[in-house]
Amino acid sequence: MSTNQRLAEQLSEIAKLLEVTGANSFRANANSRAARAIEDMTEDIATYADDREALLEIDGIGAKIADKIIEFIKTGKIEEREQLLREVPAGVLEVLRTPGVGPKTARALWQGKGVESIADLKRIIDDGSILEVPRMGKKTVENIKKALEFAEASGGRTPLGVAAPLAVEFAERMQKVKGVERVGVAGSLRRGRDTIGDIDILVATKDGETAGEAFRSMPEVMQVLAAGATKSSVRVSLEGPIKAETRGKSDEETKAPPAVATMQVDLRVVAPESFGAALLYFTGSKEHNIRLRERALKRELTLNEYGLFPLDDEKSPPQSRGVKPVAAATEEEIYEKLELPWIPPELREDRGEMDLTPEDPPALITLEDIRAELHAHTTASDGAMSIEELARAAKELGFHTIAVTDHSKSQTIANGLSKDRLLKHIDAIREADETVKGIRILAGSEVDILADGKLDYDDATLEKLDIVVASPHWALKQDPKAATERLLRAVRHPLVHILGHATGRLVGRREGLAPDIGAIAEAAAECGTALEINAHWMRLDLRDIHVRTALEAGATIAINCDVHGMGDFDNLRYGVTTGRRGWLTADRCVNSWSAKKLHGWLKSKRESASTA
Ligand code: DGT
Ligand code: CA
Ligand code: CA
Ligand code: ZN
Repeated sequence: MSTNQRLAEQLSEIAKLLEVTGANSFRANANSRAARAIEDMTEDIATYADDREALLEIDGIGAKIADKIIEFIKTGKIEEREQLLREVPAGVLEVLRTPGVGPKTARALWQGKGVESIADLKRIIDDGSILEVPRMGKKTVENIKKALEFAEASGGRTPLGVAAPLAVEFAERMQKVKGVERVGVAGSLRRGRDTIGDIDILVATKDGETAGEAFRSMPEVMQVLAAGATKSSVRVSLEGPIKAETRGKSDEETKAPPAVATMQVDLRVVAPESFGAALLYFTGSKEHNIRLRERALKRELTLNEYGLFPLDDEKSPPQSRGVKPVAAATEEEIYEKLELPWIPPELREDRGEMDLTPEDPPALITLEDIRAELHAHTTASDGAMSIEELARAAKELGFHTIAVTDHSKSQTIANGLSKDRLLKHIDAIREADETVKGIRILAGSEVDILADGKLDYDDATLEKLDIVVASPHWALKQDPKAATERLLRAVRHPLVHILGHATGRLVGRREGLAPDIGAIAEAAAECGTALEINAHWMRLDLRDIHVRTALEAGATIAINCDVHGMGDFDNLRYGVTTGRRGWLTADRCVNSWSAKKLHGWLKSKRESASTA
């Protein structure tokens, strides 16, 4: 996480905490406004350490906030936040994270009903006394209940976008520990799953003691679950460094359940010469590993986390008898001996990757292949950047095209554009396209797919746009049949180019629609409509298996960041990973096409629409 992101998070946390404590809403708003401004800044906030005057010039930053920013840059924390965290029980924050519970409700639950944990919340839902809370209706209670059930069913897994930055941070710090030769992130995180059970980190060193000690002393560590010579497990705070006096205490010493969002991180220490074998083993998946071992046996070999060894009749593990492995140092040489190409971790799910051959290795899409962003919002609806800012940011990334696709009129909460506003917006986009050289700015819309599949603008209006992304935003509890028909109608609409976030799911928070993706993919292939992978880690929608289905049906894929602010471009990596997990190649992804091919496709849909 960048300094900007960490600071923005702390400020928006202060805003929420202030509301929960009942402070005046002007103070809360000032903090959340500043958080947004910092998140959208292109330069590193740390460069303002000694320039309070310059900070004050930034829109959204006043005197009090400027002091807090400087305090954060200098000390890494904000005393006001620390103070608020002492005041508000940690469980209240957890309640606040429940979808459907805003700061005002959390406050009413806490002050009025003594709700200081999720367990308390469940109890008053069950006994019905939650309805005594002011402005709490049956419908809201039902939604909160569903959200709690869904979170429970997700089994405490952490979204990829939350776990990945932490894993990278841990890996980078381990790399600097004395004696550590190599570091790797393994497990589901390396495979790029959309949620992560625990983080698995691997280090190659001859000094396991020092590595383990360094790992267990990371500032985020709340509990040490295991501390062996070759394996350590810790529970870390997902909310940043924790206080020194509670750090690293074992379960027995604290006796308290974790009070903040946490996750487990495992460290394994291996010898440098078997790093590849260990990385392979601990990357998994378990199912992939089982297939590899079967394959080894067929070749009179045996595979474990120490290496690939010749098979013999002894019972004890070969490494314990000093048997020399035929391959162990790198994954590549192990796969090679098993007559496989090096298999990208995203494919290691036993979904057909064993049929790959060394002559024909998979050529999955990479981050560098992406040349265009086709789903972005500006200040005209709910984005934070102007058209020009957006275009310059995309150009900076080396993109040849950016599509401005603000929300359509039904999205009133997102300040969706009326027809008249859209027409003016199109003019503004055309103008910006003239002004900003070196990138093509397309006039588009993220048009709502209404519950029955109709679009939120009439055809004559849509025709004026270069690109139309059609997405469902509400009525996301429809039955699968209605959802399929709704989405089919949009996919088949001659003026639609891309179906945006098809299911509307939110990872671990909202199930979304469950349409027949096979049918939608077939229609998409037939009509030349692309299906979007929305790259935000909270969405990742389509998900991996949907992408696979879409590709098999012959459809093309779009990978879009659904940009609302500068930071959202960073999500591209998660979208690409999801595409790779669906076996996506660059030629099937519209965002990696050349400008000529991309614009040709967009136009060709318009031409067939007018002749149809
Ligand atoms: P997660 O943490 O639930 O998101 O999923 P993983 O895949 O990271 O699973 P984890 O952390 O339990 O184990 C990491 C890898 O270690 C796993 O993908 C494969 C390997 N592994 C762990 N236990 C076993 C096992 O009993 N048999 C085999 N073959 N491999 C295992
Ligand atoms: Ca794991
Ligand atoms: Ca693990
Ligand atoms: Zn959307």
